[in-house]
Amino acid sequence: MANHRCGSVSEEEPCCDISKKTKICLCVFFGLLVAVIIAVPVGILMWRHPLQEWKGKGTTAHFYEILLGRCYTYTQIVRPELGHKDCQKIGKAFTTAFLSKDPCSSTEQDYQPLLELTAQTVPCNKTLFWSKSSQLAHDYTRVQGDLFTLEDTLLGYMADGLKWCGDPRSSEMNYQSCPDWREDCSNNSFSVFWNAVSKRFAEDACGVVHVVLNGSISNTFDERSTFGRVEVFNLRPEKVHQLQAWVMHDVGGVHSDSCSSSSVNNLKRILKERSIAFSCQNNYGPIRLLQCVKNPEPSSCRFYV
Ligand code: N1C
Repeated sequence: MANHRCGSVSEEEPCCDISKKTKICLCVFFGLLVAVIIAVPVGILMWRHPLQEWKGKGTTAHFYEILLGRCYTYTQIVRPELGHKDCQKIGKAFTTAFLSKDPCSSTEQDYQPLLELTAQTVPCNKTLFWSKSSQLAHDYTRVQGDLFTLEDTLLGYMADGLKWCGDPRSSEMNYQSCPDWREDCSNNSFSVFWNAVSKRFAEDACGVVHVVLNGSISNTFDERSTFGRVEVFNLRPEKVHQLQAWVMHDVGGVHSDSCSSSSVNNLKRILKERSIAFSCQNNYGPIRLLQCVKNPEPSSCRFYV
């Protein structure tokens, strides 16, 4: 029957072709219709709310390029003994830790692959911590080249001063805004990173370790700071014999706190409970000298000039 109607009668062939074409046309039409029905509202939503808005500054412009550039600078020029590190892989692990994810639900686990790729040995007695004294501590390690702050290690060097976050609805970085620690959330991709790397830095420390503290602020040892909250509690008493604190006052500035102040005594108490010896010195000479080179006028610097 079918043969007779379609196969053997040549005039009927167009009839069969039309129905085939119609079917294809209908398929394409409905396919497009479904695509439009889905794409239009999603498009409108994305256009109206491209990425979530936060209170903090967005990802640093050219974040990835800076990250890679710093990785190559560090591993090829600053510490060529780390020339074997794979910067492409490190850069990828860094962005994978936060891209396409909720920037307020970041976990230390997210950064684990990155931490593994950037493992680095800091010699015993050469770790320098700091709190509210970033500039001074880094000025000091620049001249005292065998001491390491976290920013003198590969991962700290790469991330120093940068800001970053992603968005669960996009595979892009959010350059417009990122969560603010106070106003949005504390588990943000940026703060969780510093907690994780600071923890590792302290766990790895050994021998006599040092900290530069700011004696020109009232809370010289702040239990809520990364140093007070993370690093002090992650020093390993079996490896770290002593923490030596240098409490530095701004030249010509106020002397709010010193080695005998209650906040520094609090640090002493915490370390005693953790079986780590503590020593403290106000205005440690070599760092004072650096302060005075930068600012020689005040009378407290006359001794040096
Ligand atoms: O909170 P802090 O100081 O006590 O943190 C400093 C402490 C150092 O010993 C470092 O090893 O923790 C480590 N660390 C960094 O290396 C670092 N680089 C940049 C902690 N935070 C770091 N940042 C950013 O500075 C980060 O945004 C964090 O919140 C501030 C902390 O500076 P702080 O309060 O003076």
